[in-house]
Amino acid sequence: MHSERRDYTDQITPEMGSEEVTIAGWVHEIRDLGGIIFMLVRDREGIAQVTLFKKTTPPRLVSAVKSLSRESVVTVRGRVKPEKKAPGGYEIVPDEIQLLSKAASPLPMDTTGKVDADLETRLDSRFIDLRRPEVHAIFRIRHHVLQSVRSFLTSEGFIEVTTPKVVATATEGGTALFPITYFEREAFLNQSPQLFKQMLMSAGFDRVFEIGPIFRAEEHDTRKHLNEVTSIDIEASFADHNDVMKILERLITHVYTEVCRDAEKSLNRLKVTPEISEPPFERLKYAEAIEIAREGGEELVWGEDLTTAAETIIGEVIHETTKANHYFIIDWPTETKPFYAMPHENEPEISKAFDLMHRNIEISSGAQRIHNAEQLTERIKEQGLEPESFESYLKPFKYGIPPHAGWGLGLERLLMTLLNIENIRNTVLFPRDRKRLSP
Ligand code: AMO
Repeated sequence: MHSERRDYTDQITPEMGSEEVTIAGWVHEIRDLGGIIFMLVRDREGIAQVTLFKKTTPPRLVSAVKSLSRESVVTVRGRVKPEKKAPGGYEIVPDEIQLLSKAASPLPMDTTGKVDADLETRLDSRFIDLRRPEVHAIFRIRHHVLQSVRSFLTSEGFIEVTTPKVVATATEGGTALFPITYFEREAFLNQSPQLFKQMLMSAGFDRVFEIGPIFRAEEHDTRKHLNEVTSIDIEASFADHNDVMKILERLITHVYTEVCRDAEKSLNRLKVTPEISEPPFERLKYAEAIEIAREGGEELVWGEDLTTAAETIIGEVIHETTKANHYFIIDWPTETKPFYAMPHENEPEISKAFDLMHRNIEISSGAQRIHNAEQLTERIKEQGLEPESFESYLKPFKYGIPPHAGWGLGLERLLMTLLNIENIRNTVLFPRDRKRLSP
């Protein structure tokens, strides 16, 4: 069958008349009404109705369909007939049905949406859960998001790079590392391409981006944390925090606009209409943010990271005043942010670091970086880290490195907020969390 024509269900139209088509997919449902049998066949693009009339359809086809189990893989060659009540407004009257792979029954879970399954059951049988059209739609949109990120950053002069995921040191103080055995040494899974991005600024790449996995050995078991996520990272030379914030807000608007334009069918399946925020996004100072949180009843001490409750209060207040979901929190305390964030020259307790928020969830963080070797070494020490373990990172700073800035944007959090998805696990094919290591 591989050399033959194959039509996706959405390429077929009622107007095709009695033209011959061939579809291939999974048996979604079989309804035997006595004189007539409906077999729904599902492919990547949708569902088609295959109709067998007991009086006119060859008996070998009728008995073949009767013996099929749900979720078996079949091909159907037949002729198109307009049928208003069928999905897509047509049905296929079959000339040939071929079984390619028989599915055992009972199935580990239902694919028709008639029986609700909890998230754990769904993730245990993820291969079959992913067959559900509304789950599939999330990953279609994920593809569109990645495509639009790539095209946007490329058009802005960024070069895509990939850097090692097996590393010798931590990059983000605060979050734990996953140790691994690297021959006779201990190594770690990288938490962020941060140090590599910065080294590439010294190497003269000027503008780079990377889309790749990052690993965080965080114990959190929450709706917004995973232990392996995909990070969209950029770094730009001769740029400060304000420059890269502008790139970030334009990127967000671009992605939302492109997804609305190119992924309409998937958005409809999910019944969501993304709300596009127009730049410039609100820039809220950290000091103002904790004031808002305090007024809302969440006591925070200056220097503390924002709690989820504080983020919720702030997100609501900002939405009330700006009517937008996205906003930046800027001017973070230097002590709260990683060692590489550049302090303000005349107010060193505040840094040129920022977070991009969507309502109550942080989706990105970034900063202008320190590009002076001595200052950077000092900051590493101040954060209780050892400059010796950063030797290969620190070296480029001694031999000519431009001022630079960048950010990291979590792809899963971007998708959660774009599609209004409550639990981050739904945005990853095979999530890795505190408890889950397979499938
Ligand atoms: P940060 O640690 O804030 O910054 O990470 C950047 C973004 O990555 C996503 N993210 C996560 N998403 C889900 N679960 C997690 N455990 C998780 N950890 C991170 C978030 C977050 O905003 N090097 C800096 C970036 C930079 O300054 O360029 C960094 O990694 O969306």
